[in-house]
Amino acid sequence: MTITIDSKPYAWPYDGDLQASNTALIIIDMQTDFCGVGGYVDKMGYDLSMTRAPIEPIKKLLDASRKAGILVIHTREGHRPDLTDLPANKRWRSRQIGTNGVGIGDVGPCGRILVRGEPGWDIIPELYPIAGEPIIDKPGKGCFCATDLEMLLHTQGIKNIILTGITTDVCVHTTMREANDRGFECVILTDCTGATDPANHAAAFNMVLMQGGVFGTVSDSPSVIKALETL
Ligand code: C5J
Repeated sequence: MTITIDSKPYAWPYDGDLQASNTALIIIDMQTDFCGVGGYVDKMGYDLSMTRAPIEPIKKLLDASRKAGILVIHTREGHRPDLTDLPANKRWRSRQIGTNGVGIGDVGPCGRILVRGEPGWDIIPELYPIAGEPIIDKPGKGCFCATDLEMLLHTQGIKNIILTGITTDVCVHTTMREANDRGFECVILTDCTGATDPANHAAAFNMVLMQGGVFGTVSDSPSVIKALETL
């Protein structure tokens, strides 16, 4: 039996091989620093409602994914407390915007920004991982760079990846591209992602639709939940 979800530009996955055992939900960087009051995105002066918008849809999808028994993976962007894994240019750029020049590694209202172990760096309580759900700690935007994500996906027999989280145009898109290049079949969800700019959010989906689905497909959480309920 083939199972697919409604998505554009084709029904996903391309081969209809959607099973609980070969499909993973990846929830990217739902950390206080990206969607909480006093976190990095808030300090930079962006509208938090954009990065908070996916919280409720992801929560529903997370519940459905746990029920369906698919692998759920969470990620966090962050650096070692001694900042030895923070490229100098990344730190420099982060201090060019935001209030008082507070950038990555500096002390903000939620502790040191994007530093591992700090309150702002951790995943928000609403979406906190439960026992058995792997957390990938990454120093970069893409979830594959300098992590064991690829190894984990291969050892768990994963072919299909459902991408959610923030931000649509940065960490989620980078990860979708990395996964696509590694041969994974990807879908990104419009209501379970968020950006700091609405035009970038929309453009990120448009990019996926090119060339017959150049990085995979675009869908939403109701369509995925419908399919998960049949697994
Ligand atoms: C950013 C992310 N935008 N998680 N990180 O710096 O997308």
